[in-house]
Amino acid sequence: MTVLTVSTTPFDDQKPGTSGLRKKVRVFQQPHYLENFVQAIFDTQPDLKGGMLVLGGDGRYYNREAIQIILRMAAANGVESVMVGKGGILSTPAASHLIRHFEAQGGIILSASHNPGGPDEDFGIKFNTPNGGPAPEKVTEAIHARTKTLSQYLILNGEEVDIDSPQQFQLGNMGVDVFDSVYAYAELMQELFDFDRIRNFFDSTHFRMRFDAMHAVTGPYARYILEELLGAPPGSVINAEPKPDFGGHHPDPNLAHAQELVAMTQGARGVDFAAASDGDGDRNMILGHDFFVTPSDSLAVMAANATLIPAFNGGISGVARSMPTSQAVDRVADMLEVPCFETPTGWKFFGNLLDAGEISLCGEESFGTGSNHVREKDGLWAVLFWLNLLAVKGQSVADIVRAHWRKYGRNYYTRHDYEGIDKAAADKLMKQLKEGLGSLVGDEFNGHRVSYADDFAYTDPVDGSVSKNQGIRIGFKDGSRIIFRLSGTGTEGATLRVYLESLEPDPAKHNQDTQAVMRPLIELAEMLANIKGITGRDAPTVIT
Ligand code: VG1
Ligand code: CO
Repeated sequence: MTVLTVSTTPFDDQKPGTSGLRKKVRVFQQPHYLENFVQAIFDTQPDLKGGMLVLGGDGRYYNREAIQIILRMAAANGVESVMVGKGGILSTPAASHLIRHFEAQGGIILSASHNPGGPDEDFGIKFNTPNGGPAPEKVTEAIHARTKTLSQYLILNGEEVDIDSPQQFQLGNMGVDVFDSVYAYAELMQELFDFDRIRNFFDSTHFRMRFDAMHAVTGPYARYILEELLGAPPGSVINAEPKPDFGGHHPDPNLAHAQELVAMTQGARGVDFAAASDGDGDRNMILGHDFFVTPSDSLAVMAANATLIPAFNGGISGVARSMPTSQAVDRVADMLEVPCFETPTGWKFFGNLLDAGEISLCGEESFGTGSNHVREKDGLWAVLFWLNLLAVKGQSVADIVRAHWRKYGRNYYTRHDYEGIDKAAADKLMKQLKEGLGSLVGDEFNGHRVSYADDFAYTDPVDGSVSKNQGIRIGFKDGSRIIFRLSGTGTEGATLRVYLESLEPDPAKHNQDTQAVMRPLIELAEMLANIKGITGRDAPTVIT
């Protein structure tokens, strides 16, 4: 086999967003497009030469082709060995675990997460560093800079290799280990949670649950862990076969895209517990019987109850949440007297805090929760955390969350997304908002007085790096907030996200409809940003 040096020219659109480079499949299928980006990774990460790479993806359309290309490029670039998931499948948290476990020099994860898959849909690629986490901004900036200057890439001339049977073989001078990551991941989960207790709980209470893998990557992991190891009845895991187009759906675990699952929790015959994960297995949605747990509340409940879980029985060092995530966890941290960090959106900002031991738990409003066990958010981990908690407490999901609200107050929370709006209009809206921020402080809008209004910037407390323009925050004296930001994961036009929260300390007012309670704040947000005037939209496309 020979190494080919292929001449290429740069693409001007290879800047990674919130979580890697995401584009339409057809963009990635252009000659040299994927290759250029992968070469930029090898050129900027010299430790991969002579080192180990972890490689896999969420199984979406183009995953297998991309893996064949990356394997031959890794061999040509002097990588010593690659661990590749069987069938090209690795969930994002499993990949993070493997990088750490085998002390690899990095990982390449192929995923566009919760975005739909298929020939006309989305694909993505992301580099993870040796700590197992998404590359921090300085690394993604270096990769992006390299994509603008490279003129050639290296690739081995050769046939396709078999990635479907667990085995080891040589590709040129590189060792390839095709393996099933389900077992390594399940072993880690057994170290963190009390599996015996959960199994007994399932058995003694005839517990009824559903886990919706949404035809995405978690199916095989969930079947093994929930049905085989924990003894949940067969059929508890639904949509368990990973499919390249996710069965034609959005593999996005929220009330809008997992309606089939939500229906299974409702009414007299509704199950006790239901959960779902996304395309690459890092997100989670938690539901009880007739009850939805917001991701922000889930993080707060986890922090408040962490010592009931074996992994945290010695306590937690601190917590972190992304800026738009509700402040529910802040009050738990106050009560526990541990620090609470507010980071920009995107898991990469938690990495340093986790590595430094500053935090044990972290989360985002976008259905992401995780801990120091890996450096990615972890959908099944969150499900097991809740199951372990239910087994210890012997209460329903709703009872646990309502008791939490009584003690800490309830943060009503909603996010309104305006998808596929014109990019220029979105930029104009953000620009006008920024220009008006200075004059807002002190103003009062139907009873809400503005106490701060800013463009969020973050200084990493560990390495001092600064990240600016991370979204607009408008905070009110009564603790409510309105946040505006533009999505960094979309592949078409722009998506405006409006995040709203308001604190209700009075338990007598904890059982109201979220959208009704938030109506005045929603209207205020629409007015302040002139959403209709600038985008022409009079309603959001997705409400979570
Ligand atoms: C979204 C979420 C963000 C999350 C990111 C990646 O980003 O808001 O919280 O970290 O997706 O999640 P954005 O820029 O579109 O708002 V995943 O599960 O798509 O890797
Ligand atoms: Co994801």
